[in-house]
Amino acid sequence: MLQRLIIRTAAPLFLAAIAACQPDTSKTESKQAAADSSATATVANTPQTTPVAIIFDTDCGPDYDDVGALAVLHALTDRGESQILGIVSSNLHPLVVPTVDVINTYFGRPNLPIGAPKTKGVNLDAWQHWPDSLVAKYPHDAKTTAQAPDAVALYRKILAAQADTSVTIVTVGFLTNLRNLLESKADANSQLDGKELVRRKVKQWVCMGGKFPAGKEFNIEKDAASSKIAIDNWPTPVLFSGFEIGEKVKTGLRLIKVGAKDSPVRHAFAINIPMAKEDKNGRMSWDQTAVLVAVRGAAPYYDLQKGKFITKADGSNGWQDDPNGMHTRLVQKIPPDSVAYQIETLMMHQSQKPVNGQ
Ligand SMILES: [Ca+2]
Repeated sequence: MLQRLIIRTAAPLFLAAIAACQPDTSKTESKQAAADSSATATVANTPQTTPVAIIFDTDCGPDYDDVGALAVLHALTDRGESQILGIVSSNLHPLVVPTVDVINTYFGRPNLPIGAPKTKGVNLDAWQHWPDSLVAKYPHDAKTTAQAPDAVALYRKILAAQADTSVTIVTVGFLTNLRNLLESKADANSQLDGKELVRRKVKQWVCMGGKFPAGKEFNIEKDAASSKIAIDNWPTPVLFSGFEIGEKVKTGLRLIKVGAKDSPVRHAFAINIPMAKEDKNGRMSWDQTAVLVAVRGAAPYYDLQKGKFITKADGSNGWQDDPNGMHTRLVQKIPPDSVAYQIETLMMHQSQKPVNGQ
């Protein structure tokens, strides 16, 4: 965690964004709600399309923006904008899969398939003890990450069953699973090897990772060898939400203040935010930005820059602009506090579905 904090807090704080995310006054909330309403109206006027089919690949700790991202994904799915095909962990820690199961169960999807690596990989605890707090308090039935199905087998099973060029993969953790998927061989689910299966079935990979135009970011750095193989060999378009994007999007204070008292999402933020001075105006929202643009597209929120993600052996990265590149990165367009308000509204979503519903 310390390493992540060092890496992820290297840049200076952005005072304007922080000021805009102070705890709500009625005036502030009204003003923000009006802006949100306008943005929502824009989205609502968009013709309804097929829900975006998502596989969500998460480390779900040590940081807790993964919980916020899961909440956003469930909220968008309840709205009919996305479909959750499955979830995989890129973190071997025993509490990761039970924690994901807590969130899925809370949102009425207790039987979503959850996979985890069967290879070597990153194993990171959360020093704030938020995963154990959630697992102790909220209903779930997954016992430990090690008992989850193989992430690669789950990826292959899901992809093989989907229409060609229809699946969006969202990674908000390490790239261990995607490297293993690319290197996988034909199996009972598909005669295609991993790279061909991805080329056939995946529409887009949205990756919270990297720092632009150059730097070192936690998700890429922790399993740098897998990151390099996955990014250098990925056969479909990739959209990156870099460190500098989520860093400016502060969420959590409104959730803590007015969110549902029984929400494990609120609970995670209520545990963590008071424990770090850097979060006094809200937690940086890296992982939520990836889910948001994966489902709704970047256009309402961000500009796009096409090019090539330059991988380096030490886990740092560069970027090279190229109008014909397979890679695209988000570039700030609207004020980060406006993105934050819309994300946090989704994080506060309450499912109307009964438990055991899918
Ligand atoms: Ca994460």
